Amino acid sequence: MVEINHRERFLRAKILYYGPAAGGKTTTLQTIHRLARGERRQELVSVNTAQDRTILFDLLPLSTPAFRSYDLRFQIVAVPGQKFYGATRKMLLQNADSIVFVANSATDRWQENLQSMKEMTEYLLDHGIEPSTLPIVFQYNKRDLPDTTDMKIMERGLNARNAPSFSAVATEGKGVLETFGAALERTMNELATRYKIGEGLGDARSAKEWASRTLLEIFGTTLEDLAKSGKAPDPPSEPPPSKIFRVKAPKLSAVVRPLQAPTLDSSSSSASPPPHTPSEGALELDTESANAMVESYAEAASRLADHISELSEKTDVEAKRVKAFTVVADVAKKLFEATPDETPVLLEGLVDSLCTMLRCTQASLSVIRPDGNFEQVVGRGLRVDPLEGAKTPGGRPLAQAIVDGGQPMVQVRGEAGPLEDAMDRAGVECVAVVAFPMSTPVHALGLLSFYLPQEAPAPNKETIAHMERVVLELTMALEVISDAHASDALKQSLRSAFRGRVAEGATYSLDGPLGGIDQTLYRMRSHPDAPHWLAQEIQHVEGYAAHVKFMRQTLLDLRAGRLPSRIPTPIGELLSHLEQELGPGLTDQGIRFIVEIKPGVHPVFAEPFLLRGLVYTLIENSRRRLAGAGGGVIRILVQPDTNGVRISIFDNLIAVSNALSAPARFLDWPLERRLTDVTHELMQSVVEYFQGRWSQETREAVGTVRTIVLPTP
Ligand SMILES: Nc1nc2c(ncn2[C@@H]2O[C@H](COP(=O)(O)OP(=O)(O)OP(=O)(O)O)[C@@H](O)[C@H]2O)c(=O)[nH]1
Ligand SMILES: [Mg+2]
Repeated sequence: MVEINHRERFLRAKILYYGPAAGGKTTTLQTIHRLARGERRQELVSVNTAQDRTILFDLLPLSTPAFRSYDLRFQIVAVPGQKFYGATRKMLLQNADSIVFVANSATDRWQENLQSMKEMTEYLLDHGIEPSTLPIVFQYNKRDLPDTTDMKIMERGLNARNAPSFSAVATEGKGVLETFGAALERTMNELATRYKIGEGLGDARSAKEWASRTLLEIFGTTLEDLAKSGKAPDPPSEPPPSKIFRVKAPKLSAVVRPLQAPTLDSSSSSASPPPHTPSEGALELDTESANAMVESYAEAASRLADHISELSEKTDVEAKRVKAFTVVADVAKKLFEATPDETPVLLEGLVDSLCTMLRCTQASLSVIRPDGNFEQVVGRGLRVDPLEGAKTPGGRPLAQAIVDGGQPMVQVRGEAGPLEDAMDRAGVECVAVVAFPMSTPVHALGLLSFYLPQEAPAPNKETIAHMERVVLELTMALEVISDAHASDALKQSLRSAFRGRVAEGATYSLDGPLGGIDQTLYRMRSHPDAPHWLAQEIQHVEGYAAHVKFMRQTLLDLRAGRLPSRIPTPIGELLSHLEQELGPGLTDQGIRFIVEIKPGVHPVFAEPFLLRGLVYTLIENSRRRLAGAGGGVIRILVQPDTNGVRISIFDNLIAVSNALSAPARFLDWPLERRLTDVTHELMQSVVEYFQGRWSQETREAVGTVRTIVLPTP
């Protein structure tokens, strides 16, 4: 049954596709999965036989827009229809919140529909569930077959409760979303009434509005559009579903064999052998052990479905969290290079990304001016942050009080608190506010607030804690920028103050959030039920996290005046990224860009971001020269060298080479210069830091050749 947490505004529900074997349940779930768009498209997990018959279940986890600010997670599950999986069906029914009954319209299958309905009713009664209390929707499938049972007869025979019903052709996608939309609406209606969801929300959206919004967000279509066009929407143009997992377990059917006589299903492909053929080495059991086995197997199936949903949700959440850090780290890096004019644009982009993550439409970022007043730098759907005009119960300006308090403030509509007034002024849509003070242990810099509509899940404790850290990262970056943009007279003192803060920052910003993510990922990976594909997924997220950590560490090292760590860095990968990034721009300027990597090149021992900056600068220098002359060729040749890897950059224009200025030691450079000013001198210093060699010469035939030799570990 539904899992609900009112305090955290969290709800998990299961919609079960039930019906006779080969009726089209799996096909229906595949269609839903195929038609879902972008980030809403989670993985479809099917546990099938080698002949593609369902043996455990099909599972499609689905996150929808929030309902009255409740975070919703659905498990869409299809039962195995074949007779001998009755125990599994029964187990899966136990915690279903609604049913989609997929009936087979083929005339010769009519009896099977009736049997399946009868079986379902008995199983529900066995569980003590009154069948009439469970929302149900009918999908009369396979309407395309030449010989189908009349719809009226199907209605009369199956749909005694006069529930919504749809004719469908799952293979063509017809009627699938209509049925699914009706199931979503009915499920939510029932749950909202039963669990009193959204009481206290004055203008709460109805389950019908929510369901139609959900269809629009997930499939890009509405029920009206579907009715008008009479066919399924086109699948999204993005690459096909990330993954469909099929766990082949042909031997299991042999295990249950002694229990019942095989039932051949003639509508399945006639070429496929009966699923019960015992395979080599399969167990033969007496009836009693087989019975026990079937039951524990059914229970395991149902538990496995829950675990897979939960694990896939968790990976999803963790991946999103790491992404938030990556976005902030990326903006922070760009902020260092940006002029003060560019700063608001970057911040706007960042606030947009954070809004997408929180699914909110209105947000505001304000900084505190030297005179103590707030100044809005980014406003999304808000001209002024309503919090800035609001007062605390004691009459102090609320925005200032939140910043001084140093704690995020959250309020959901219907709860008493000081943010109610701000919510009203943000607009009728707003049902929750979260405001984050932007302050470090040293400075109060401003306020970042988000105004959430009903479709956004009200943030739970974990989300708030996570966002708090993300905001802290951003705050630190902003603090550093304000240092960098400060006047010369102030620079020296600011810099020394800043170094102290960074040391502080390093402890609270690195150990906390990323460490937490590591632990969670580790726990998930070592979970006994974790399927093998999940480990791969986690590895991917871990790679991401490691990347962010390393990047942050490099920044911190540079700022603290330490040399960053070096690691084995694949130069080929780095060049192919640069090629993708720079190639089109170069072509436009009449420059051909050629990268050639000889066999036997190993990763070089370097700091990837500095190395990238180095190569980028060399290419950029060549580009400027060639663009001035109307075009040319830049060629990069990478080959093994006795001392490691030799990278040569040729450009085919003969230039008067400036003698390189005297080598400067990288660390003697002022901070700002190290972070932003990449020149020849810096390149030379960086190469030295990598313990490599650097040379430049101008040759008649080739033009300028710059060569770097970098060591391999
Ligand atoms: N003509 C036609 N064939 C369909 C339709 N829906 C599904 N099929 C086909 O019917 C066969 C069985 O479909 P499945 O989706 O595997 O059926 P199922 O209900 O999951 O079957 P079990 O897992 O055994 O319970 C497949 O060959 C499908 O391609 C339909 O609307 N029309
Ligand atoms: Mg199936």
